[in-house]
Amino acid sequence: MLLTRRSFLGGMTLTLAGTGLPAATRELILAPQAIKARFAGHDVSMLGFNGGLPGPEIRVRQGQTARITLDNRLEEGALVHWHGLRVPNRMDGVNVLTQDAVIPGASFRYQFGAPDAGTYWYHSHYLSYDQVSRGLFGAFVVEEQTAPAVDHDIVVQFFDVLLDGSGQYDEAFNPAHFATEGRIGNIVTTLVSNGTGKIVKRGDRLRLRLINPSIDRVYRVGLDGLAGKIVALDGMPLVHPQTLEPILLAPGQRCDVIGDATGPVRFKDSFGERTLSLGEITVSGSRDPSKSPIIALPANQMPAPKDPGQTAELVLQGGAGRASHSGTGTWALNGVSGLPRSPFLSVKQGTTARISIRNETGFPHVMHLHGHHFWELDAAGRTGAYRDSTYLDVGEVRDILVVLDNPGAWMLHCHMLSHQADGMATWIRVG
Ligand SMILES: [Cu+2]
Repeated sequence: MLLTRRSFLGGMTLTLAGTGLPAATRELILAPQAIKARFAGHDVSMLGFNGGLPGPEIRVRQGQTARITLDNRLEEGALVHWHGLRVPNRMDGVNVLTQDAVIPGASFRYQFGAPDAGTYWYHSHYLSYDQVSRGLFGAFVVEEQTAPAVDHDIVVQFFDVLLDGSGQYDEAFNPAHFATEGRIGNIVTTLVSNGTGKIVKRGDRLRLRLINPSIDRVYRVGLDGLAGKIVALDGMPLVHPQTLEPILLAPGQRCDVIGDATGPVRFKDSFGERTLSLGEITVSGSRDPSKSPIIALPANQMPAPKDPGQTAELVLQGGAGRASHSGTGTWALNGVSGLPRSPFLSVKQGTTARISIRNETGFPHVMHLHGHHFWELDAAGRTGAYRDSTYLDVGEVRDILVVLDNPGAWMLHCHMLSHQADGMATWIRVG
């Protein structure tokens, strides 16, 4: 029989459908809008994508293209940033630096590939301390081509909200929030989404994708009822999975854990002086746990660092109780508050840069770089975790090593969004 082009292509289509391969492009609409959400027994006026808080869990397969239309149904501007994803610069969703805010009633189409598997998230990057604290965020998962075998793949987001005396979102502007540890909510909610919808049994293997979308609150998340390992930080697989100990999760950071349920999986926060129950995943029934070891996730193809062609120092300044600086805001980076006209650093595409970050303020911070991941270096200069957001305690100095290979204007800022709003932001030019 002679194959015509038409019948050949028809056969191809059937083959593809038969293998269950996903379409090359994942399309969806994200519509931010006013919603009511339930907190502490109150119906609270918040914001949400597609009517929900959190927004829809977006899942794509590694290598797929995402085509996402932002349909702004707010009465103010909107933008979406894809936190941790290596997107083209014009898709990064940062006001002024990469695009203008999308006005009410208008829309904008984001399109980008997903080269790296892992746990990411998306959120408003327009007046973000306000819009994220009102609920404009959601999980973004890039599934491995060959995912590890687990019984449940569960996203867990720890979110706090500040309610006033009448149980509504606190609209008051409190300068003290911006000059200290930030706007810390008085309600903490743990948002759990189990994709399979199946009941968790004792003995089941779980993959937990922990995300901190809170604007300023840091958690140290302890897990009871799970025997497992930490397998990824900020989306990126650890070469050697780590012992499961309480996990520091600063705003914007993520952590993947794989383990077997030995009972109800209970989350608790032990950051600072606090000890706070964060809720649990209940279990019902039991089975024999898997005997297979928990191994490293498949590595993502990332650029290899060279000897740094550029070094720089970034000093975190300001806040309550600290010496003044030359910036115009409460906080400053190298004496400048807010996005300067000229970038903090301007390099040729492909440059490896070593940046020494020094926290001279009286509060912790978490510095986030857009469009790239970077290695945390230890005191001896050895590479540690590969992250997009690094936590610096009071007085701490951390060097990071980054291959600046993604052309464009990239924001570098504190992800405590009250700090960013009051000066702790700068940018890097690559290209
Ligand atoms: Cu900060």
